[in-house]
Amino acid sequence: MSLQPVNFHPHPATSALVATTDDVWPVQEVLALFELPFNDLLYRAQQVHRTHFDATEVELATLLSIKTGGCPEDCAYCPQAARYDTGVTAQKILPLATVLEAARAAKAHGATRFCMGAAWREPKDRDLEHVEEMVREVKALGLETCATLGMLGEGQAEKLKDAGLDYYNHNLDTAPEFYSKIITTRDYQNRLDTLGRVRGAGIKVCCGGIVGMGESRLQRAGLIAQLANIDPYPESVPVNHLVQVEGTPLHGLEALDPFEFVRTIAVARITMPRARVRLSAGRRQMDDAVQALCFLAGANSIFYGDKLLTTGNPDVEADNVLMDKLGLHARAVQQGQNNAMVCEAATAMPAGEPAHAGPAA
Ligand code: SAM
Ligand code: DTB
Ligand code: SF4
Repeated sequence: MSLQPVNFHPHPATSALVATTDDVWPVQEVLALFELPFNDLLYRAQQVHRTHFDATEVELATLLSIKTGGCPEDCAYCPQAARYDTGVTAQKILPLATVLEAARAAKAHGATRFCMGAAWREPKDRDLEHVEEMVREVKALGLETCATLGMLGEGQAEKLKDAGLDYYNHNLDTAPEFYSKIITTRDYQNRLDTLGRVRGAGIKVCCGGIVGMGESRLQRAGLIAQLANIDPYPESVPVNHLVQVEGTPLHGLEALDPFEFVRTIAVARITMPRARVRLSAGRRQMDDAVQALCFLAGANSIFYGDKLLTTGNPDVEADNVLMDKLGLHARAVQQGQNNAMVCEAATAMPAGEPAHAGPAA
């Protein structure tokens, strides 16, 4: 199948396009959420969260870098960009057996989703064949599969779908107005095109961004508005806190106020009520109380395992203790016929219901 444009509601601050539905989240309305008193914002986020999810359930997703380092792109946050001296050495794609060993361990620890990441601008077709094999085999273990491989070209999403890929992660990263300060080697439209290919192939979209890169609150609202106005909004929304890595241009930035990170999670929850909102990178740098506030704000997924791609994540034991303390439990593996994962989005986004809750009156 060829490129399917992502239906994208216009961004009122940047676009002259006319809105097509009433469900658009204008940036100013998203900003107004950010500016609510903290307790009011969390109360609203909790109401939305409890309407659509069991508020004690957290999805555990394990990440594995299947191809590390040596990336030609210039993403200013990324330790894997070849042009920054970060101490990450470029490696070849991992053998299938190594990936399967990691996937089995992830499952044994209770993860239900396994996400394979590659430091590519875009996958070559011969690389994709290896990934297809990995997806097939990981899926056969009874795990949900996710991959993040960079931009996808014609026909590549369909191949991943045929292999059994459930989710494709491709982040917008930040607001369009701030984007060129962070990445120059590909543009926003390239990202939307890849998301369109993913949707066109029937793969669920995992799309979020990073906060704490020096953007303004308005730009954080701009990122959330962009995500919420994708029609339908992503099934899975990773909210990453920048992990500052020495050697990258963003190393040494003033740290973001933790409450602002919690607010970003809450606003994502309110504007994308049925999405899995993932408290993603940056947990190692957060204390338990901030993480607890993120769960209260509506986060219901985490990366689970001692490593993200190249940087650290809280270890599994620490996460189990934290979840116990907070009375949270891991989302159970749900399996349908023939070992197929029961489609969470099908329950989270029932047919016939509008994908958008729309801005509050
Ligand atoms: N190369 C592919 C791409 O860029 O789409 C896939 C891997 S890339 C590492 C996936 C995502 O990780 C990025 O889009 C970014 O949102 C996130 N990421 C990378 N480095 C990060 C950092 N230092 N802190 C927080 N998030 C980061
Ligand atoms: C996402 O949004 N965050 C993950 C995943 N998708 C691939 C990656 C975080 C990477 C953090 C830096 C590192 O470990 O290299
Ligand atoms: Fe490459 Fe992805 Fe890192 Fe950008 S985020 S430098 S594309 S690995």
